[in-house]
Amino acid sequence: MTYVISDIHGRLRMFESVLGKISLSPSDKLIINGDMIDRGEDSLGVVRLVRSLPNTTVLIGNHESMMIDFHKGRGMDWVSSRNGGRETIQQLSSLSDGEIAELLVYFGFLPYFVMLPEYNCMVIHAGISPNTNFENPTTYDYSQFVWIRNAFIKRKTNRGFVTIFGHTVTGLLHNDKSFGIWLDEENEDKVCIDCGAAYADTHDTRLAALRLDDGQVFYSDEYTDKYGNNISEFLRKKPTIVG
Ligand SMILES: [Mn+2]
Repeated sequence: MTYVISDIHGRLRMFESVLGKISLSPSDKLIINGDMIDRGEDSLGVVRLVRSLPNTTVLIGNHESMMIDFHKGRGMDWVSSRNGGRETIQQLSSLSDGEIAELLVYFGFLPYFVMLPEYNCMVIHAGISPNTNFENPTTYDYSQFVWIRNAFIKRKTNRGFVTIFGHTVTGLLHNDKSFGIWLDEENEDKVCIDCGAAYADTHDTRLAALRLDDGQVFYSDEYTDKYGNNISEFLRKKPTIVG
């Protein structure tokens, strides 16, 4: 079976809790959908654990991207305001320069998205604009894949598959501001699984794992979401494409 987890953001204990609930078997696959680092208490611990797991595909998020840019001298976004890079630098202080370089190379080779035709799904950190010509990668604006918000979230994707994404916390998408996974019930074509683990110190947030085979949702705590922790019906429907 295949599980997707997004936006762990250094929350090692929540990550371990979710892994305990899904108890991966040797035939299972795991997709980590970006933003492993920043804001939480142990970014390095999360990255080490992710890299130790077999059958795991890791996608890049804007936080890994910002860390790379910072180290290449291409910008201070990572260590400015509330992005959390400053704290992550402290957490990485046990690493040698060579180990940090190796980590940056690892991040730099992470893919932006994965297509899963067997589940009629795409997994991507932030989303993909309906204007993007998916058939022509030479025209891609790659930064949107880790940064886009409403230009993707508020519109019909019109692609015929379901997009699984994170990056925007679900508390901003649910009318009741709750932090369970979010379904686009209007367009029926996307699922957000960033349940705000980064903000666990100040909000009622959690980490989620979505099992694509049967739509079962596993949370790091005892939370029950508005869909009863199962979205199998939603995943079964093939999104429509309009002219
Ligand atoms: Mn993000």
